[in-house]
Amino acid sequence: MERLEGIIIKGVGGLYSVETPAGVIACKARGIFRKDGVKPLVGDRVEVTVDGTGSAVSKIFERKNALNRPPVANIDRLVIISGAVSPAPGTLIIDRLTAACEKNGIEPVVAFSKCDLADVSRFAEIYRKAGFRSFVYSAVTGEGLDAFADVFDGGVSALTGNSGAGKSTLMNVLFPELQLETGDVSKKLGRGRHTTRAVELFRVGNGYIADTPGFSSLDLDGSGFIRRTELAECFSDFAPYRDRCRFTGCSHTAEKGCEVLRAVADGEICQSRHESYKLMYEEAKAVPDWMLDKKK
Ligand SMILES: Nc1nc2c(ncn2[C@@H]2O[C@H](COP(=O)(O)OP(=O)(O)OP(=O)(O)O)[C@@H](O)[C@H]2O)c(=O)[nH]1
Ligand SMILES: [Mg+2]
Ligand SMILES: [Zn+2]
Repeated sequence: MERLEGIIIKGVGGLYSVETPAGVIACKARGIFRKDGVKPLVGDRVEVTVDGTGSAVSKIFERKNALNRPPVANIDRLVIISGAVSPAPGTLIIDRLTAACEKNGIEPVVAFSKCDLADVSRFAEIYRKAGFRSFVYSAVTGEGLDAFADVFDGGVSALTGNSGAGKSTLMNVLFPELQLETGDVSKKLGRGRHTTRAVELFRVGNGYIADTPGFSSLDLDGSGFIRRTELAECFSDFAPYRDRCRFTGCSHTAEKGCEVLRAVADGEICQSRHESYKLMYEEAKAVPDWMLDKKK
């Protein structure tokens, strides 16, 4: 029996590909994970046991973080891609994702593709103002691509965004050796037409990037739950204001003397960021306390 350590680079139907010093090994997961309700994720650092009967993931090392959408572990940054058209960028989805990142200690990077088709610089500006790396680019004309030069430099990145936003296309233009399958948006009618079907981690330069299947907007509703008491901390652009409200325990939604609301009114915080916050706050409030113990 031999034990090796490695990193899960792909998982499909209970079969995992683990990159180890001895090459990529195809593994099943031990039943124990199912019993504990733990599902191995791409990005997991694992121990693989190889014996006469085959190879299995026998241990998952402690995670630095884990997201359920996209399902990845131990990432340093999440690159959120939105297409300029079909569909136009949705700030609520982006804000849900940046909040999930901030909760998990992951750097969100916000990028708007297809700037050859529509001007989306106002969206990029919202996220730049919120303090994130944010830019527009076109994979077709090459405009803005140099902004990615240091984004993927080192560490583990994951791409996320609507199906058809251009995630795999971006990887192909930055790293032509990958030759990932990309899809024509006009052929993606309705839900479930994803060109990329599985999360997969690629070693590029001195880091890793995970390409992931896109989501349809509906997928994200209700996922990545954040308690209302923690939500404001997941909007780092509120940080300079949120401790200066008149009332302790201010929800920053409607109170008198709320510094966050004042900053929104004065244009110091973007309105759309606060709209998303209020909506997520209402959602979080609607979850009864007894259910909160089940969620983390
Ligand atoms: N005009 C224009 N088209 C783009 C750009 N980036 C990607 N596309 C096109 O958008 C379509 C979808 O691209 P993909 O890379 O397959 O999208 P994806 O985000 O990987 O989609 P899923 O794998 O389904 O999640 C393709 O037809 C691309 O050629 C861009 O910057 N400009
Ligand atoms: Mg893709
Ligand atoms: Zn307040």
